[in-house]
Amino acid sequence: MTVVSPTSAHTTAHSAARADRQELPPRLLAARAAYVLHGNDTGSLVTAAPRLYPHMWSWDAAFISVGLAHLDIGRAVAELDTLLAAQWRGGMLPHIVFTEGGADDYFPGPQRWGAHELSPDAPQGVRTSGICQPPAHAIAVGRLLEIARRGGALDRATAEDFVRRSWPKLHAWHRWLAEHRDPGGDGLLAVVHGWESGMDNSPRWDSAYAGVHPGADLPPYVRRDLRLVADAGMRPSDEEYDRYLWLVEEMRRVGYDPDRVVATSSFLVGDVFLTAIFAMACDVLAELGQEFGQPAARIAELEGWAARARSAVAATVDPATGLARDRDFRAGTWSGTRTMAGFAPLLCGGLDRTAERALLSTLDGPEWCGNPGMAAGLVPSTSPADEAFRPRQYWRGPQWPVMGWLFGWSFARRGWAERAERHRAEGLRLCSDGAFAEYYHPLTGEPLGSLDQSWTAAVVLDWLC
Ligand code: 2M8
Repeated sequence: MTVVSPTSAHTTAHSAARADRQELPPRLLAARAAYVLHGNDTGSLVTAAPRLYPHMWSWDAAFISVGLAHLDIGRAVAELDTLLAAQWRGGMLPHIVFTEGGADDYFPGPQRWGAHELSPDAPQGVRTSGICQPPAHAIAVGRLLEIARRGGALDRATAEDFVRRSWPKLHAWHRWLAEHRDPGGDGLLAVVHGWESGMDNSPRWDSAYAGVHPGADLPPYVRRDLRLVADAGMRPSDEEYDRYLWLVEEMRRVGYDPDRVVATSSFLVGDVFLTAIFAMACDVLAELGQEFGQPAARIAELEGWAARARSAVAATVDPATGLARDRDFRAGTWSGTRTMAGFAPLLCGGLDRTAERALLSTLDGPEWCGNPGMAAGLVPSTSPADEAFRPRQYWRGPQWPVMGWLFGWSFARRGWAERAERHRAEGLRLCSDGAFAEYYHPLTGEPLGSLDQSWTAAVVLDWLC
């Protein structure tokens, strides 16, 4: 277990901003990360965080399973099995799997979603929300297998058996996205709620949310999240929550039928970042399919979806800035803010060399990772140079260690070892305080949002081990 010390000129500049922070040595940091994952483990699932998020979230579970794999392969597999057991009949993996008995500790809970009562597709025996999240799962399965293969025969057998069992379910999940979430027909996958992107209040969605008008018949509700963070200003506003809940109301009214949801939702946005994740996850699943003797026709489908998604991501690039953009299908407009989603093509590939080089130098430049005022050189959720930048507010500016992991993993896969290593080192530096915060102030390194957040602990373990 080694932690790479910062060496480049710009990481040295970054560290100056954080001289006052405690830094745990790697062994202690790893032990504390393991302790967080154990502490958040209910037995069948690891909650996303102890108080703010006391249930399983879909893409959190993917990253969490990577961390668990370093502790216990069987437990990591069980985590993904829990999620897959909640798969909807059509193939959708739901964004929340609720813990038993925990109906009132998160809002909106299972009653407000009403998925079980309203949709014949909802799974039996478990309560879930009615939307999805980015498909990072196959990426996690691939990483889990790599980790297991470093261990003994039992670990390998457990992981390989899991790949065989889960492959058809993951294929069905990808098919659901390809069939129901490609309203433009060109491979750019759409979300019907900002929660589906996982970047709930990112300025990426501001203009699309401006077109969501909560009706007077929006049932009343009481938020729980504001009581659970130190500063309510770190969370989305009440106006934003009204819109979030109104979209749920719209989906309830069409019984969560996937095509009716796409046809009627007042929010329908082609999500370039989710599409890039989909492209990478299809690649990984196709490779696993080859290795594990899955049907050739299904592997070919995955390869086709990956290729379409990759070229759809490349086609969103703004010629003026070189950044990728989201597409508001309702308004027929492109997003204009500078968020981390702009770098989606660097994750999945698809640009020509000149455009890719230009985007890499934007990433390294002063408006992004090379900003000398930043505490660590990880991609902030919104550029400090954008007028929408809010350094303490959730997806409007903070750095998210889990996104740092995703960028690093993608860069390693693309053959950019030095960049991947830099992300690992910078991510570890940000998290070395041992708070395992949900997100961090990009200028001061202050831990923000929920502490002991499971996916943060998980990616730190993967970086350390
Ligand atoms: C956040 O989202 C939930 C709603 O899904 C919330 O704010 O209540 C997001 O950061 C999302 O990406 C994440 O999966 C979830 C749990 O960590 O929290």
